[in-house]
Amino acid sequence: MDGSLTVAVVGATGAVGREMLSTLEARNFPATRVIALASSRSSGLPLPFRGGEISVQELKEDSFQGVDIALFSAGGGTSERFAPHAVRHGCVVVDNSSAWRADDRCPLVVPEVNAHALKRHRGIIANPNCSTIQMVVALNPLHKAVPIRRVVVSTYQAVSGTGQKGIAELDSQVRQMFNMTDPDVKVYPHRIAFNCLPHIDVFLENGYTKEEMKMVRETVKIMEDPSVKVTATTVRVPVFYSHSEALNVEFARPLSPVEARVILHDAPGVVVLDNPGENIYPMPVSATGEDEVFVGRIRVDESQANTLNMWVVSDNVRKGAALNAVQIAELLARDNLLGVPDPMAFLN
Ligand code: 25A
Ligand code: L14
Repeated sequence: MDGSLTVAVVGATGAVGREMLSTLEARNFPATRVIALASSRSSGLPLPFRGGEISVQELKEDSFQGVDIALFSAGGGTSERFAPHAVRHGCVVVDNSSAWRADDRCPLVVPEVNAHALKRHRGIIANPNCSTIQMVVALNPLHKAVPIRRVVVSTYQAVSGTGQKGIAELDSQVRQMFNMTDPDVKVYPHRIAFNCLPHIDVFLENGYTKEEMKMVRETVKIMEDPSVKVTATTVRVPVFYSHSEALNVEFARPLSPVEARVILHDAPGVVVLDNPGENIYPMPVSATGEDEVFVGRIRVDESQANTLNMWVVSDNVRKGAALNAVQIAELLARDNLLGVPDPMAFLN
């Protein structure tokens, strides 16, 4: 890499976009130029970067001229509309929305699990759903040791998954309730302060939410093994940052908690925090601001053979979104995977 890369962040004013900028800075990403793009509402807004400021520009179809890599986090509709134009300019897109994840032309990548899939990219690489990312980082090393048959996952997801508006909603509802006023309900269908909502993204015809089906489908694509069965219940909880997940994992053969801890101890991107006697286990408040996926409460499911229970927590805005996207960009730069084979491929 010659160190003369230009990077654009699309949705730079959002919760994830701001974290993308700070992650590029903290990890010394080899970019000589970084451009912040968002909607016209934010045009001219200064964003802190490398000790100075960059001014937000309005996202347009021609914003990507001379841009090598674009990190998108501005919602699925924005990605669907603008990512093909980035590719048209020869720019490689790492997209944090759900828009391109199921597209066979687009690798769906968690670097610790399937970095090799980047080699076949055609211009758009999809960043998985935050809940899926932390789950596969923990599951994949176990699956390599003993094949996983089935996973039952229940999530406890932070409001920052919904972006800045989710953070503002919990914040203002808590304030209103402490002031004895009825909380305004704007972002979620019900109050989220002091409540739990078994409802993330939209409901589908099969009775599951789209968030639940993302966990089912994305896991198979990332782990490249359709024999791994997943069923999910995804729940929004009144937590600002970091998602938690209770996993029940059935293996093809026995795997002891001790063996699982040893495997996870050596796994990339994983930290085992599992000492119940000392009250040590992963929690959102301790995972927030960290890069790793934290695993604890590893124990035998006494109701079924070859099955373990575990608890997995990670910062959804970092590993679940911004960090994973920047790690992908780092691999693209390091392995000379920039440029696109067919600039018109995604335009129709
Ligand atoms: O699953 P999805 O759909 O793929 O969603 C993934 C993420 O995308 C966002 C949301 O993040 C979510 O986590 N998103 C999803 N659906 C969306 C929708 N319908 C959606 N965003 C907008 N509309 P988020 O809300 O944290 O960040 C959104 C970012 O996307 C930019 N954006 C939205 N529409 C755009 C667009 N950019 C280009 N073209 C479009 N058509 C959006 O920029 C933001 O960067 P913005 O200019 O609309 O920013 C709005 C104003 O919000 C305030 N603000 C944002 N973050 C912060 C903040 N203020 C203080 N601190 C912050 N951290 C600013 O006032 C800003 O001006
Ligand atoms: O598909 O509201 O990446 O928490 C993940 C977070 C969709 C929204 C995705 C949320 C998003 C979701």
